[in-house]
Amino acid sequence: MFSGKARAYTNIALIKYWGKEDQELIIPMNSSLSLTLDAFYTETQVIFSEDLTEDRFYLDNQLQDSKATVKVSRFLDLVRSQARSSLYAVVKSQNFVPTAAGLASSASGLAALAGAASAALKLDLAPEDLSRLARRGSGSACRSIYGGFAEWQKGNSDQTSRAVKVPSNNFENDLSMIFVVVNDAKKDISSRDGMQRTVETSAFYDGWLQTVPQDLARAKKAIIEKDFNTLGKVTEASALKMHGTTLAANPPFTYWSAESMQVMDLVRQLRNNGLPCYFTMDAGPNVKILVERKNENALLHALSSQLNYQHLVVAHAGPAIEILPEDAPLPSF
Ligand code: 2P0
Repeated sequence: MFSGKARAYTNIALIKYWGKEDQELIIPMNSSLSLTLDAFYTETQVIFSEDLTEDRFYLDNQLQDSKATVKVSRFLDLVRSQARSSLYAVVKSQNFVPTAAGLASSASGLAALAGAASAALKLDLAPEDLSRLARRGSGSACRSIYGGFAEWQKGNSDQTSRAVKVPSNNFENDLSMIFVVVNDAKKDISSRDGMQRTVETSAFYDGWLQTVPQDLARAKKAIIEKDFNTLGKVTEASALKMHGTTLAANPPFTYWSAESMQVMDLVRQLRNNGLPCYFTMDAGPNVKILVERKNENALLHALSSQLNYQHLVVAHAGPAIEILPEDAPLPSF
């Protein structure tokens, strides 16, 4: 029996990943940059055993159906092939998300699976190699190997496409991200399908790609210089451009709801009134707001007085993936 455990935190992209050059290997069309957060994480244990005749996957104590298990099995096949093992595994995974936030993430899930499975089979991977492995499960997972800021450098092959840590002078500790949960229902169009449709059909896709290198360079410079307003502006612009591409896809779609637009509008208003804050959005209607930690309370106060129905979650910079010792207490299964 070979067992490994890991805890990985989710991340939110400030410069977005949107589109794949290679769908099988998950090589992206553009590089991206994220902030790992402390508020959401996944703990996973993987036990490979000679006694098993198939893989089994439990998520939050529930045995998963064959569709969910096949995804996990395909990922385990990559690890088995690297380790030259043919053992089946039991995977036990627990998502830790604030109550009712509805923000479970494939980034933390696949990063934790990569960490636990590779530790179980004693692959002893360097962070960049673990990042490459996690990437094969879900693109954004490759960034969750690192704490704080991470850059997924797109590369052009399995070997060269991986995330690295971004030099930051500890700027991440000055920041907060507030999640405004407007809707926790499952999304209609997965990010995987949405980005693919956009790559294949959107008239705006080339425009998106052209501006990413410049946005990325601006973001990295702003991080090292601790220039919050420049980082906020480029973060907001990257999200708006990414979401712009979906409107020109065929068929067109959007992840925005009326509530998302109301929150984005409020962020602009608060900013105009002297509270520096900037929004970003992913493949769903929830809005995330970047703010300096010193202004976190002022922002929370403004949001809760003006948005009476939304659920707010506060996050700060989170740590790198943690490979947990064999005797670490496990989530209860
Ligand atoms: C990001 N998103 O950079 C972008 C912005 C959503 C919008 O990465 O197909 O779950 O597994 O590589 O990583 C979400 O997509 O997609 C995502 P796959 P993933 O965070």
